[in-house]
Amino acid sequence: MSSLHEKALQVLKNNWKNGFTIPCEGLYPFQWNWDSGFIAIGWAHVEMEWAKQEIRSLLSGQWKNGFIPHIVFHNDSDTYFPGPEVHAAHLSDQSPKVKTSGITQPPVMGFVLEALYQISEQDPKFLPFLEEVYDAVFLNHHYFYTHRDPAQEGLVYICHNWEAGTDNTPVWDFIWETFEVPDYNLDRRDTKLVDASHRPTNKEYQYYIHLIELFKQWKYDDALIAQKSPFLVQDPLFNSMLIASNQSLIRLGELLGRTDKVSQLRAWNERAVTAMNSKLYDSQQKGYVYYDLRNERKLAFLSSSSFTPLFANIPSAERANDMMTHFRGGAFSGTNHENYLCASFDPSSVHFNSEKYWRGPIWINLNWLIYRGLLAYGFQDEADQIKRDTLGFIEKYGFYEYFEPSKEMNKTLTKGYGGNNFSWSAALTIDLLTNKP
Ligand code: 2M8
Repeated sequence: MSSLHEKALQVLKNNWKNGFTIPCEGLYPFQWNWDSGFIAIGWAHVEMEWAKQEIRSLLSGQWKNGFIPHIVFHNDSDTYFPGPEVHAAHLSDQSPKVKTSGITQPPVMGFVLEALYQISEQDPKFLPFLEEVYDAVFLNHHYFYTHRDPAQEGLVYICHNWEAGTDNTPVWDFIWETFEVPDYNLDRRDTKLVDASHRPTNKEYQYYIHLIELFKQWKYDDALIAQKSPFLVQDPLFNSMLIASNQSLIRLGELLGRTDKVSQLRAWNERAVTAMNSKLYDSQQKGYVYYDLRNERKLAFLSSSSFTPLFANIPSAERANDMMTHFRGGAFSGTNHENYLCASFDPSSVHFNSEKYWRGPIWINLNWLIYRGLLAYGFQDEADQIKRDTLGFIEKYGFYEYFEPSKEMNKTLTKGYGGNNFSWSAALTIDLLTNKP
């Protein structure tokens, strides 16, 4: 085991709380949904039982209707705002006994299950675990396609920026413009734990909390949210994760003989891929963009999310090739390749900010998704580059939450941004180091 691998494992071990892994001590002290998916992939390489336990713990927070929350509050902590009392998920008649939030996150669990099975080298001893959790993950997809796609077009919406995972992308600025928020009393802890200038502003947090307050008024009723939420967006990353997970659940379902579920998944998936390509691809931007369902308009901005459809086999080979211009002396690489890959927002945009949370910095999970997508399409050079850039950051600075894209600025930096000893940065490093190529 290389020393980087050992260090990564140590980060995961320190963040393991006997049954689940927190993303980062202090900053994120509970179990987060898509973090747990990436973390399980890391655990699978070293301790498969813990990977399984990570998933079981997350699923213990699943609601009766199949919804999986973005946070499961197994434990108490006073280092995070907003905690369980703000989310108040008990207001919904669908919520479980354990405390959870009432919003979700990108649905990675389907493809994570398949990744675990591959890491086990298709070990038949893994199948009982798949049997155990398959229906719960299927039910989650059923929830999305029956509750989050009002026009039945194949694309699901998110109703909160925290559902996107890319919480503070400049794209949301254009949603915030469309409504007013009261002045809530914020009890933020994040800005005391890490450089506050890298975190969202208080004004932005007012919007985040306002949406939660609205959902609570509506008792987290999906029909009311679809009817009234001022934030209703079809997001390219979220839908790509759901589609990649559909495809994994189809393959795993075939293995388990779940014929009816496989047919249903195929039907959802076919419609979803068609809708992604016809509605969210922007041929001028050469990438997948956002659709503001509430205000019926395209938000044609490029972010790292714009490239994640590669991970889900969505674009044609020709379209995928067009998307590569951004990495070949285009906006994301920089004309003279002055940026590392892959900034979380278009570096040529006036809204880009290289240091601020999801408004420009590089994130390891997005890089991992794009890396896998590039490999799948045979873009070996770009895949090698993004892998090199990713591991380069980790080797130089350690397991930070996000990193500076500008090569020039990196000449004088001594650390990454946001939290340190961050779990998915460690988990996906293990995967990148272990998996060939
Ligand atoms: C960040 O989001 C949380 C809210 O979910 C926060 O800022 O408080 C995001 O980067 C999100 O994608 C991530 O899952 C979470 C925990 O790592 O932190």
